[in-house]
Amino acid sequence: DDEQSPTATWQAKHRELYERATRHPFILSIRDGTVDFSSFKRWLGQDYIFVREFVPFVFSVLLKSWKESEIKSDMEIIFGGAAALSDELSWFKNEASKWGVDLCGITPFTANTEYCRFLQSFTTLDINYTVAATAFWAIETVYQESFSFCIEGDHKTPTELLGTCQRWGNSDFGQYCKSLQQIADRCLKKAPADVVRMAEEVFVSVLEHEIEFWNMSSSE
Ligand code: HMH
Repeated sequence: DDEQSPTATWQAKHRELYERATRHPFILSIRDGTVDFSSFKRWLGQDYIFVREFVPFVFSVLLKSWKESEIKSDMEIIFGGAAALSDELSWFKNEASKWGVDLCGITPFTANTEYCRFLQSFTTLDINYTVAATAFWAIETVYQESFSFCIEGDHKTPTELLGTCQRWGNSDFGQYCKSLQQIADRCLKKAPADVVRMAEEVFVSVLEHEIEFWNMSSSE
């Protein structure tokens, strides 16, 4: 079947927005070594808050896959992602203590609060699996494409940040994102037009939220 994947079509159609999310000046500054460590620390604290909110989002996708997917492996792939979040939160705590960031004292910025509210809107039962799976794929893929760019080719990423970049930029995480893309594409190919339209809007919204999240991290 050489029918184009719906998600790949959207990545091409919204290329400009997609590049702004995956090649953001903050990411480029990590890759060329000019990143300001205070920006990195701000990103770290804010992303910890985000990931805590991401946990119920991912579990809601898991619940939808259990109810709505006829393919057993979907649940296993999503559960793998859900289970990794426990380690991820420990990683944030450990990283924060290395950088002297106090995670208890952090207030979410507006861009973060808005992104978290967006995540919460998916946990209701009336959002279907296809739309939620598309959002999940997009959220993970922006991080994968951003951080893998910082560790490939002729990069000057500071040594202190390599662990962070590898966390989302490693090839296993890349493979996991490809599995999420296959899930989303399979659902989208069978979905009615209004669901496909909604999923595309959600894809665009994820990109916009990610850009705002990077803006928030890198600005003074
Ligand atoms: C803002 N987007 C944001 N944070 C993350 N940790 C991810 C995506 C990937 O899980």
